[in-house]
Amino acid sequence: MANPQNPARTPPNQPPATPLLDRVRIPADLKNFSAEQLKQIADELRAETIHAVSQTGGHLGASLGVVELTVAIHAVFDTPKDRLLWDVGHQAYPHKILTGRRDRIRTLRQGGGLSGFTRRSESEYDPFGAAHSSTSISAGLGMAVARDLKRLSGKNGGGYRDDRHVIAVIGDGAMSAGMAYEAMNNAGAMKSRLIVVLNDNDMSIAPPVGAMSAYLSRLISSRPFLSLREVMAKVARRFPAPLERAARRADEFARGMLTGGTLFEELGFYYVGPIDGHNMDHLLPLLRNLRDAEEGAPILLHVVTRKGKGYAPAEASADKYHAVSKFNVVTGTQAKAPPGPPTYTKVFAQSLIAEAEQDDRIVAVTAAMPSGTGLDAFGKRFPKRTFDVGIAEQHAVTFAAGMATEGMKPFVAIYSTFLQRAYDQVVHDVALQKLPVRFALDRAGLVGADGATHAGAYDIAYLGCLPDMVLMASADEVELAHMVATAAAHDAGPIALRFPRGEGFGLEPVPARGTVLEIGKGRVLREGSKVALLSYGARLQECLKAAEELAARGLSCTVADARFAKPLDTALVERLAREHEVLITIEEGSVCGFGALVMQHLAWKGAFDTGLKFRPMTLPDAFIDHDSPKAQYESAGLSARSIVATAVAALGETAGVQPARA
Ligand SMILES: Cc1ncc(C[n+]2csc(CCOP(=O)(O)OP(=O)(O)O)c2C)c(N)n1
Repeated sequence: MANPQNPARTPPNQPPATPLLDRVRIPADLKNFSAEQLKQIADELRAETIHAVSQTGGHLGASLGVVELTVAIHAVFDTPKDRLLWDVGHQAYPHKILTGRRDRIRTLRQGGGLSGFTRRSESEYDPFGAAHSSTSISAGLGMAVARDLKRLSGKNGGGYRDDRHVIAVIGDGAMSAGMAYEAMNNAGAMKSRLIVVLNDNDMSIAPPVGAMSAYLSRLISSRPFLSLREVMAKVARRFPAPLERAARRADEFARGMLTGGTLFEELGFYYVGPIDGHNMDHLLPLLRNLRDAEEGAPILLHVVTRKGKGYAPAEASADKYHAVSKFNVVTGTQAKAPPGPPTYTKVFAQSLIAEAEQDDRIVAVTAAMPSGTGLDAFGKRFPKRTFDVGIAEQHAVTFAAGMATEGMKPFVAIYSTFLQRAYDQVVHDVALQKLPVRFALDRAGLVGADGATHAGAYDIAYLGCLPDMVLMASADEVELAHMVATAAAHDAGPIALRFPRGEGFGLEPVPARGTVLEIGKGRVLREGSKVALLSYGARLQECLKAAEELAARGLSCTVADARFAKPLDTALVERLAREHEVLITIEEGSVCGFGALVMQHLAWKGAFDTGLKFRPMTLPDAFIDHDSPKAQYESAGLSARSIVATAVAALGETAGVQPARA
C-alpha cells in the first residue's frame, strides 16, 4: 500500500507536494486530465486530506475511502448543475478540496472555518446539508422528481429543459436506517432517474450490524468484482438503443427470474456491481455510461471500498480512524488530552454496569454508537444484554418499549441530537403507554467541532412537554452516577437523564454505585437572600463562581441545583421566588426548556404579580456553529460572567454591565 507521504522526502507534518491537484480549483478543471492524471490527482488528494486532518482533527477514515470515487464522480458529472449528495457528509473532505474550498480546508471544524459536514450555505457544490445519516436518497429523490416536474413544464411551454443528474452516495452503515429503506421503496416505484452509489466499506463507526450488512457481505462474496468488460456489457444491455428495448425487457425478466435478482433489483433499482471503488479504470467509464444512459429506473451502483484506504495507521486501526484528533502524519500518533477527570460517558457506562450487576433485567440499547455512548464497555461485561441495532434510532426506542412491556429495564443510550429522530416513538410508543424506558442522553448541550447538527440543545424542550416523563440533568459526574441509579430504580414510567460531552469536574470521587435520588427534588448548595440561581445541569459550577462574584459585590446569592425539570421541585422553585428579588434559571438547552417550565409554574402561582424579577438563561434561539465548546458557551452567554451580568442588570444596578441577552 502506497503511503502518500514519503517520510524520506517529506518532513513530518509538512504539506505534501501536489502539482496536479494545484491545477484543480473547481471540478470542471478535472475535465482537462487523462485517466492516468486523474489517478495521480486522487493520490495527491489523499495526501492533502491526510495532511489537512492531521492539523485539524476530524473524520478521516471515511474521507480516505472515497477519494477515487470523489475524483471520478466530479470528473464525469457536471457539478454543481448535477446534484451530488454525500450521506452524513463526514466523508466529504476530498469533495470540499475539489470544490473551491481547498484554501480553507485547514480551518475544518475550527471556529469560523469550514464545517465538518456538507452544508448548503457553505458551497453551491453542497446541494443538501447533512450530518445525521441516511437522508441522501430521500433528498436526492426529491431533487430528481423536482427536475422531472420542471422538465414537464418545459415541454408544456415552460421554455427550458432540466436534465441534471442526481447522485446520492450512501455508506453501508447509513443504509441500515429506516429512512434509506423508505426512500428506496418510494424511488423504486417512482421511476425517476436517480443514481445511488452504495459505498460499502463493511464498517459503520463500529463494525456494522444486522441482516442488511450480512446480506451485502454475501452479495460481495457471491459475486466477485465485475471485470470492466462485464460491467460495460451489463450497462449496455440495460440501456440499449430504443428499438432493442422491448426485447431486452424480456431478457431482463428472465435474468431476474433465473438469478432471483438482488434485493435492490426487487425494489425496482437497476443494480450494478459490486465494483472496486478504488479502481479508476473501472469507475470512470462506468460512471460515464450511467451518466449517458437513457431514462429508466433508478440505479444502484455498489462500490466496495476500504475505510482509511491509503494511510497505513488508519487501515491498521480498529475504527479505521473514523474520527481522529490532530495527529502526526508519519507515525499516525494522535494528540492526547492531558489526563483529567473521567468523561461523563465513562461514568455513565461504569454506573450502568454497577446497576446491571445487581439487576439482571437491565439491558442497554445503542443505535450504532457503542463507543460514543460507552456501551462498548457495558457490552464487554454483558454481551447478551447489549443491543446495537444499527443506525436505527426509531427502532431502538420502540424495541426498548417492547422490552419494557415484558418487565425488562431498558436503557436507551443515545446522543440528545439523535433522539430527535425517534420523537414519535418516544411520544406514542413510550410516554403514552407510560412504559419505563430509560433514556440516557449523552452530548447534551453544545458539542464543539461537530457544530449545530450535533448540538444536544432541544431534548429538555421536546421531552419536557410530554406527560409522565421524568427529566433529570447531571450537574457533574457524581450526580450522573446517582441519576443512573435513580433511573434504574424508576419503574413508574419513562425517565431521561442528560449529561454533557467531555470530562467531568473531578471534584469528588465518583461512587462505585450511585444513590437513588428522590424524584422531583432539587438541592440547595448555597444560601443567600437577594439573587437565586437555579441551575439545571452542568452549569452549576458556573453558578457557584457567579455567586462568589456577586457576593463580592455585596449581592447575597442562593445557588440551587434543580436536578429535575420534570416533575419540577415546585416547593423549591416557589421558595426561591418568594425569598429573592431576582430568580435566574440556567440550562444548557434551548428556549422552551427548563426555564419555560419554571416560568409557567411561577406564572400560575402568581409570582410575577408581586414583582419577581425572573431571567431564564438558555442557549440563544439560534443554531450555533462549530467552535470549541468553551467559545460556544461564551458566545451563548452561559458563563459565570454572563450570569453575574444578568443578575446585576435585573437589579438595575448595571453600572455599565450589560445583561447576557436583552
Ligand atoms: C441519525 C444518525 N445516527 C448516528 C449517526 C452517527 N454516525 C455518523 S457516521 C456513522 C457511521 C456511518 O457508517 P457508513 O454510512 O457506513 O459510513 P462510513 O463512515 O463507514 O464511511 C454514524 C453511526 C449519525 N450521523 N446520524
